[in-house]
Amino acid sequence: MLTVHHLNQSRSKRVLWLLAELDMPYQRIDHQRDATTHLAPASLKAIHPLGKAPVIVDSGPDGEITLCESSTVMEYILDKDAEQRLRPEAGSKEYYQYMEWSHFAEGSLGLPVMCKLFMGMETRTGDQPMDGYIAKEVAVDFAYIESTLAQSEYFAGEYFTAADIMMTTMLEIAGSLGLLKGQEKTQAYVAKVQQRPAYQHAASMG
Ligand SMILES: N[C@@H](CCC(=O)N[C@@H](CS)C(=O)NCC(=O)O)C(=O)O
Repeated sequence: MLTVHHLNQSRSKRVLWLLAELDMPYQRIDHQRDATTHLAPASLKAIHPLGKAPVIVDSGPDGEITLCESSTVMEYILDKDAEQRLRPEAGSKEYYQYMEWSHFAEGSLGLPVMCKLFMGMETRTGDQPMDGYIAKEVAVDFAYIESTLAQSEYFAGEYFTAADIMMTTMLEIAGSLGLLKGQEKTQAYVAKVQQRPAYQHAASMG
């Protein structure tokens, strides 16, 4: 049985959301962030050396496997779905768009968004040397996101895919930092996908 190590208010919501979309059985083990530092507890580090969520553990023909990095975890789970409902056909144009957005979420978008998050935790006062970089990268990223969402319903075309799950979580973090202001297509898109029953099921787990 697939085990999901879930950290409250974290990227592991992506995995719970995907599993709910696919109606795939799994067991969940909860880990709580430290109330003061907001960091993951030692119990997560006992499962994977990085101590970050999400982590899954599964047993297959080659024995037990423990995986982190949400994009990898998502691909692992999608490989198990015989109907391939949330991933376009390999080799198609939509497949490569799906791949691009799946990696864009933690790559081009994730880097400036997480820099802003971490700079916001900085208690020293004075110059914020990353501000210029963050503003420039965020502007480029959202120009691309807005133009994509002006042309298609979802990131990889007309159908909801796991790339939308990857992107939504990073867009939510961006939103919590005020970065969605004025990004009307993005705001409407996030509100739309948050209506999905599988999203709401995952969100209800904290
Ligand atoms: N790129 C990784 C990021 C993993 C990550 O940073 N997870 C955060 C939660 S969203 C975490 O576990 N933070 C707790 C900590 O660092 O102690 C992924 O996509 O899975």
